[in-house]
Amino acid sequence: AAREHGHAGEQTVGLDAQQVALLNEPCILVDEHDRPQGISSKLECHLMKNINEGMLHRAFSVFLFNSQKKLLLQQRSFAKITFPGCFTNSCCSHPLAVPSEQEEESALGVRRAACRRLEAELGIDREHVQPEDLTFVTRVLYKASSDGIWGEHEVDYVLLLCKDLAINPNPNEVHTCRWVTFDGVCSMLREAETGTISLSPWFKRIADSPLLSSWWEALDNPESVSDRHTIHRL
Ligand code: DMA
Ligand code: MN
Repeated sequence: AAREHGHAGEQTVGLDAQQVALLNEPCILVDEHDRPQGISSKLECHLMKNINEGMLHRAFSVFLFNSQKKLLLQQRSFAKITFPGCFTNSCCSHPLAVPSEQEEESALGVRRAACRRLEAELGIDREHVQPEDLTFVTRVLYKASSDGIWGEHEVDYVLLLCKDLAINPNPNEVHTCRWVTFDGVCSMLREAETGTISLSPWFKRIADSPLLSSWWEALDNPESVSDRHTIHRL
């Protein structure tokens, strides 16, 4: 009965209590064209058992660049249920199945969700980043298992944010942060090959593709690289 009501079942024994509480969040189910298909809990969306049957949900990935054109990377906390300890882009999460975050016009719902999570993960004040500051550049679709039980299968909205912002990371979400150049990302890709660090699968695939360098080249005019129709399969 616990599971039918969306609460954590035996899969969550031994996991971090704060992260387990967030598994009750309502996520937006979509098809491969990002058309809404219903609602399911964060828990159900991230179980490989469901992903292997095709369950797919909507997500976002923020790439925060400062005025020196350095990208903020975070190392996920070891409390995270999926991909703990992995280095990844600045901030990732899901728009919730609530009216304000389901607004599809100009991806406004996703941009609102990003502001909410920039505050929750990185301690960025809501006064300092608003939906208008975020540019929706494109979408990527990918699937990846974390540990065989948990994983990801998402249509991920990429949002660029170019602003000098003070950060105050939440240790339950973020282990460490670093600002990197494009060459810095390339050396982290090499370090990941030798196994000294781990990268999230979505960040690795985005960084390995031509997408990341094209966005980096266009930071003065992010609108110029936006492609809101394509869903890239990575
Ligand atoms: C989910 O990120 C989104 C992507 C693009 C992987 P996450 O696991 O960090 O979500 P949350 O912060 O909500 O746990
Ligand atoms: Mn997800």
